[in-house]
Amino acid sequence: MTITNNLFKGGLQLVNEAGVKVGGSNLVPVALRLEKTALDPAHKERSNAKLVLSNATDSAALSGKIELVQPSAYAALLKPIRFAGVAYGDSTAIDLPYLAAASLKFKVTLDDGRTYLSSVKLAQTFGGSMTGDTSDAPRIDLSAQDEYAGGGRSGAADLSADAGVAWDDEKLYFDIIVRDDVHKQSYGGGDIWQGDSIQLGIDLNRGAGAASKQVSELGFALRDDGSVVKWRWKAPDGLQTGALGADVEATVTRDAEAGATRYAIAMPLDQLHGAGFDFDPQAALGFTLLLNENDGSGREGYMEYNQGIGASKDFTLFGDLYLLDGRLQRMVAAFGPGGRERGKGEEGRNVDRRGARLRGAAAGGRGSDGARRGAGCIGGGGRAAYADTDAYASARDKWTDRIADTDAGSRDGHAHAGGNA
Ligand SMILES: [Ca+2]
Ligand SMILES: [Ca+2]
Repeated sequence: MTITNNLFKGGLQLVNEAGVKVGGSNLVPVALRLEKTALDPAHKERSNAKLVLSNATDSAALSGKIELVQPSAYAALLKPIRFAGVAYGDSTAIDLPYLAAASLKFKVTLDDGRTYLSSVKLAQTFGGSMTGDTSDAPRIDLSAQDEYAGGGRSGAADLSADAGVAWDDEKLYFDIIVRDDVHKQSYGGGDIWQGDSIQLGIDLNRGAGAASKQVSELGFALRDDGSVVKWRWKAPDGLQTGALGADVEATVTRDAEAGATRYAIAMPLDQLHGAGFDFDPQAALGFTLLLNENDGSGREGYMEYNQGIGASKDFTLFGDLYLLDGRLQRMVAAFGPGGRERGKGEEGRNVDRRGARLRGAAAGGRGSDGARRGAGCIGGGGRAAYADTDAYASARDKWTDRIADTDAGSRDGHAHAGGNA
């Protein structure tokens, strides 16, 4: 059973593992929710995601720090930031840098020592422009236990993935490195989901919501006999389900010693929408990635980045995938796992090396946005914030500053939205 702080959308969720009925509300004083908007190339100085922290129950003002703990790739990069003076019923809005993640898990530590974990759904991914044979967009980290559904997962070496998305005018490219200790795939055709495989959900008309007819659910697998299966369970209007043709390229390679399976897929865009549909690469696509797990004794479970394939077939639950063009690339590439430091043809992306490169990328990107821009606006009440500052760079620096305990509020005077309007 899950119980939530029901006064605030996106409130903290506690899971009762005792298996008995539990009632109540306002269980914790802090509630987190995410305010997300589409990327706006005309305003790259504005963050497109704000974390809103509310004081839901405490008569005393709340102070403390908040830190990202998941995805782990970003947790290694972002530093805790402080909040202070959040009175009962008030909120503080904290801009987030451009992050690629299905969800973000934060740890809130109040100054009196109480700690809380809370997740918010971000559902945002970036596909980089294809340059050479790789992308420099932030990569996907699918490694947390709570992204797994099933039994018996022992950790990242048992099942996890590091994935990248790229595009050009002709194709979408996926580079998916799955860590899996045992590779097992004896199924064929539409049954490959029962063995080790990946599934991709892609919606090229996400703006139409549940009415979209441009939705694909695809599967790729390396069989034990060495052959590769390319399958489509759901097709856009006018296209066929079933085996995918030779124009869909899928190279799947297994490195048993490293315990890794790499899926390199090039999917023609015209295989992702029906004839006559005008695909707009500036609009967010729908995207979900799922890993199926079989270590030799049947399907054990799956890991899912975003939603809409595993638990229920519902493409409206896919996340947003932004295809970065020149304008969007400059917004995103300065920050994030894989941003800027990728794309140099290096292999062997183990986590430690990746972490080291991430930190280098962040340091190189800081402050590079240059020109100061006009005021953005955060929080309620029409209160202008970030006057005469580069708001996005400010937000990014706040999370990436080495000074972990800097008080965000006293530095910038903006973090206490609602507290002194
Ligand atoms: Ca495994
Ligand atoms: Ca396996």
